[in-house]
Amino acid sequence: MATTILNVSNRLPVTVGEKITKSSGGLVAALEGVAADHYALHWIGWPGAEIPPARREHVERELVHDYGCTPVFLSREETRGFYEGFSNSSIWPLLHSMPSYVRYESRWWDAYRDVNRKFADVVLSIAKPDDLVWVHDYQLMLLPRMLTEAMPSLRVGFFLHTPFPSYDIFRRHPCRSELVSGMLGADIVGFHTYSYMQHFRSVALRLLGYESEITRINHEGRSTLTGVYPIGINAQRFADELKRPEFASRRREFAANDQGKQIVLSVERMDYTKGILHRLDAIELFLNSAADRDRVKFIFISVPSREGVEDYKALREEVEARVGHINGRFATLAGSPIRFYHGSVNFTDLCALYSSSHVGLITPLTDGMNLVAKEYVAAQSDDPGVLVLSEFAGAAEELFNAVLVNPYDAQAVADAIEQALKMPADERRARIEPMRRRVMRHDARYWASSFINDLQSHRQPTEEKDGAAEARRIIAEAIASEKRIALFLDYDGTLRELERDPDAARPSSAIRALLDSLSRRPNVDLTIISGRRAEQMQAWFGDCPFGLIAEHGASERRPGPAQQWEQLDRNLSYAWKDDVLKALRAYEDSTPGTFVENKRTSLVWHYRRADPEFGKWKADTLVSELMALLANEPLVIRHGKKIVEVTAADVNKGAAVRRIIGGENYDLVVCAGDDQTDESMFRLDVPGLLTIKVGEGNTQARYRVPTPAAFRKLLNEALAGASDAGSSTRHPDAATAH
Ligand code: GDG
Repeated sequence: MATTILNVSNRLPVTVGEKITKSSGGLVAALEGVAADHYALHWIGWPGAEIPPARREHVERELVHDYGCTPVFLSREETRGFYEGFSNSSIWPLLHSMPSYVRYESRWWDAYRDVNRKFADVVLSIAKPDDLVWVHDYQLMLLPRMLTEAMPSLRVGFFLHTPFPSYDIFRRHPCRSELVSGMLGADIVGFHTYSYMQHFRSVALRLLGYESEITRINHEGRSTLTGVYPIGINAQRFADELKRPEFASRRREFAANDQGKQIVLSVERMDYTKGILHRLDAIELFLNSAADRDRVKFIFISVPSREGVEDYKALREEVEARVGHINGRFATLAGSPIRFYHGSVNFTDLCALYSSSHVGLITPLTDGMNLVAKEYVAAQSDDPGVLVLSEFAGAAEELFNAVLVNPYDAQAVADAIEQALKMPADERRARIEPMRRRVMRHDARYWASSFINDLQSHRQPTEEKDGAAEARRIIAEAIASEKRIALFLDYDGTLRELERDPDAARPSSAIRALLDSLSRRPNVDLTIISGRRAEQMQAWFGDCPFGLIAEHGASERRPGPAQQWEQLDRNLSYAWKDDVLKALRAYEDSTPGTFVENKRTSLVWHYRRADPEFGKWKADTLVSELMALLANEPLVIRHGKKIVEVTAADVNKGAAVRRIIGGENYDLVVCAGDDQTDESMFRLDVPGLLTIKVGEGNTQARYRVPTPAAFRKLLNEALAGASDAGSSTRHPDAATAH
């Protein structure tokens, strides 16, 4: 059976009025093209109008059967908060780096969350585990996480049609973390350009602490791929239209209308991101110095958009006033320079306008892609026009043979208009041809199939991948058969998730219950082994019966709450500390957000609160500096998770473990840890050693689990498995603990 693509976007590709009419956008053609041979295609979205409850069942039946669409019905109140409010008045300007337009009301956020939840419920009601779900755009940023949390086997892709702004802009939004975290629920997140993708990675790192490679963000045991997929146009539809006699006749009519004039055409939705007012400034400058104003006509096709939003109404009024002013100022007996049309034209007219104009003037202040630019290129033939395009449209990356302009520089835009109008035919052809080839080849269908193929082949790193099941079985069997077991468990990043503030990483009740169950097994000797100070471990685990090792093995408390802490490093000299402290202090001074911790047995420079990239770079330099400084000292320099630590070489977790198990005869020695300091345990050569790495990164451990939650689950399940096999009662948390 063919895999089904569930395509989820705010709007369905149909409009429900008295009757249902299908729309013919690029997305529809692209997906139908991709689906034709390999997939079944189904759409989920809002039908574009408030449908009275009495009509809903009937409309839904017709949409599902005749159009392959499942509707998400929304009340007028819901669309106000979700669509006009949060989507278009809050995140649209944010994503376009226009914070002065960002409005925020907490009830919009509630509506946005609720509507995303409604979409999730509809998707989940029809999705099967093997389906591919493709979620589109900024109205549904929370949806991917809602879907994968409810149905982890579902493969979910998210594509953002707008730009993604830099961290400095994005961080201003009150719901910033939820929005990014929602997107990261997807298996793949796609953008039009590399820079949007980079911004997204930077936001994931700086807001949520998720490190990434260029095209992969690892977080909480999942991996989200990020990719660049520049959207294309429905190229075939343009190629076909250009051959139609109706097109040719409309083109002739338009040319005849403005005979003897050169036409400069702009087409867009009436939106402040499209740079209409800035363009009018440039046109005014151009007209002011033009030798023969009557020679040029500017045509604006301005499609009404989001008129329920205050800023859009205000923009329309301002644009119309400015057009009136310019027309008044430069009108002659031959006419006025700008023909402004606030409305939409049909496809044939649109193509005829593109094709008959001498210049396509497309100057958004910022734009995810801008399909109009690509369409303008596709509509040119023998005697092509010139594309003048804003550098800040995503399309500029592909259409680099256009005359590229900075829309904020009115004089430069005026000059570009002049240059375009005077450009000789050879140069016009030489510029358009390579762009046309690219636009026709990398069309919407190409875009959709690259995204779907990547989504289809993406696999999550599953918990079982690295043999966690085998480790669990060995531990469970050893517990059940009453073998002697030693467990050495690191704490931060292994049993407990890391926290930005180390003091906040207190053990939860689930962790306490787990440690309690383990230590109550008569055949298990449990030790928590950490780099933390003894006082901290005493405060958290002082009343527990198991063993504790602090400062990577420099001090130890034997099992039993009444036991005293013992220093194990009495013979070591710490004379090296003065020089090292000086070096670390210099880094503390020159790297905001970092600090030095002076432990009894080691010195640590912490950079968790520094800018992640700057901090990492400084840490690498510090390590090289320390290596040179301490070349002949019996010291170890560790670059751990957001720390650089210098310790005596004789103090390490491996040595501590070896000392504890020295005289004993254990059948199984389990060592688990998450960072470099744990590798000394993994390298031990002792009988019955079983080593588990928690998280990413190189390791000598035999087994791996992705997260502390997965590790706790492994231990709980091993206990439960042992209880099932043996006689003890089943642990209550075993199935659900996380
Ligand atoms: C968003 C992103 C991204 C316009 N006027 C008429 C008309 N149109 C059609 C054009 C084009 C579409 O509307 C506009 O697409 P854009 O890409 O230019 O801009 P947005 O609407 O802002 O789209 C954008 C896009 O999503 C896709 O990812 O490129 O950056 O903002 O197809 O042809 N069509 C007709 N008559 C008109 O008067 N028939």
